[in-house]
Amino acid sequence: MTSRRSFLAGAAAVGAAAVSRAALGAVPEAPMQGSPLTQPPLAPLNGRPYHPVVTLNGWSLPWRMNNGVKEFHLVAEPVVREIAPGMKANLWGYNGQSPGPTIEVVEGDRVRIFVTNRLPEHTTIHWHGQRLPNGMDGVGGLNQPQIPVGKTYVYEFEAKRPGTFMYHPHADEMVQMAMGMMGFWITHPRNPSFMKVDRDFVFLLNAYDIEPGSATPKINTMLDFNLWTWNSRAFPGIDPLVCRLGDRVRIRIGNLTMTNHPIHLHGHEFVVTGTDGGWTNPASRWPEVTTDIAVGQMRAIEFDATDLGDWAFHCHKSHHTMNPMGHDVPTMIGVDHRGVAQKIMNLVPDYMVMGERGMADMGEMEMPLPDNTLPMMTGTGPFGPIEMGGMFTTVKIRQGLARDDFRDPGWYKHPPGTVSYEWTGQPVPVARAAPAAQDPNALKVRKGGSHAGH
Ligand SMILES: [Cu+2]
Repeated sequence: MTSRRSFLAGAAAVGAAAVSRAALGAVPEAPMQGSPLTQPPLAPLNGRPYHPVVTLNGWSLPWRMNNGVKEFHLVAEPVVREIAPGMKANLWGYNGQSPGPTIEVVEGDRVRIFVTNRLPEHTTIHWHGQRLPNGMDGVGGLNQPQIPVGKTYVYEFEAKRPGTFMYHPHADEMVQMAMGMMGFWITHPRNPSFMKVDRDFVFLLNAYDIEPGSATPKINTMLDFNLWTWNSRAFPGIDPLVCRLGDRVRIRIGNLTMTNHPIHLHGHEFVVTGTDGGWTNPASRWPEVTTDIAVGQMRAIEFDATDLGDWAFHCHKSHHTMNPMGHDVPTMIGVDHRGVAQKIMNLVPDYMVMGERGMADMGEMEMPLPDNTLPMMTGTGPFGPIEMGGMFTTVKIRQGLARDDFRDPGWYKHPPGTVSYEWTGQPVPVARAAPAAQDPNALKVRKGGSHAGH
């Protein structure tokens, strides 16, 4: 989670990069980011005004103005990304991180992007969703030659349509996207009060297949990924989305994985106000608490932060809120291991019985893990283990925050009498049908709820 110290350090680093100027005739300098934590919004120092976005566990790329043209410099390169504390991955990305920095421009801006290739193979960048000259669309071989290793290419176009876009290579795509090469692009509306919100978060859905104990993704995996990430971070490494009570909040989510993700918000309803094709017509919107984001799509959702608390915000595919270890184990619920376990323990003294009463024990179990491996379900809340991993975080709504304060306020302190509690009155009689007595063929199930026998 982000501390005040890391926030201020990040702001200072980005600010310094934004004001230092290389000679305008040369390639602009390429700011680098060393931190995987959410950086504060990058307020525009020049050019047209806009309300900046906040990139979850990411940052926005500073630019320089050169004769009225906004110039950015992206460097495609191998990076080391911390997926969550305790696990780092060897990825490919831009300017020190995967995903790359968010690029923010304003409708009508003339934009020039220098792309330097420091990868071990050629690359390109495709600007997903943009209206631009065909030769700037970035499909290697179709629209341009590939950018060779060590070379710098220039993309230049007018940001014609306001909205939310993504960027990624269109060169050896299977490998380069599996390695984490992607980023967000926001074209803000020329009129800053159009669709204005108080907090505007952006992140990409991505996924990796990294063997427990290793650090480099298996790039041939098509479906069976084991790390489900938001901006290349897995819970508990994903920062909370901090909001002020009463704020209008927008969250823009792009999907560059190989499957769809039903993204679910607790405690509030939202509407889908934008896609990568543009803003939706207000008459076309309806309330949702989950929206499915298909492969290659972006959805912008908006809601009013009306209720204080720490609200879960996650993908609703339950395997996508888990980290590695445990996708391949058989279902053990209701299986009585007692006889078998003793026999196995005679051969394998460390044998551990897992899953007999469900898998919730995994949330608190200190299993020995290979180095550089995240526990399957992890993260501790104010009431104990949260039993989540992967695509999970919280929307934290608090009263009285400053307008640009995105720091983690800690866990919500529930007012007395507002937390689910244990019944301590009359014992509840357990009246159950006894199917075994009536049907001799009914399944025999060992009763759960007791630790006896372990
Ligand atoms: Cu998912």
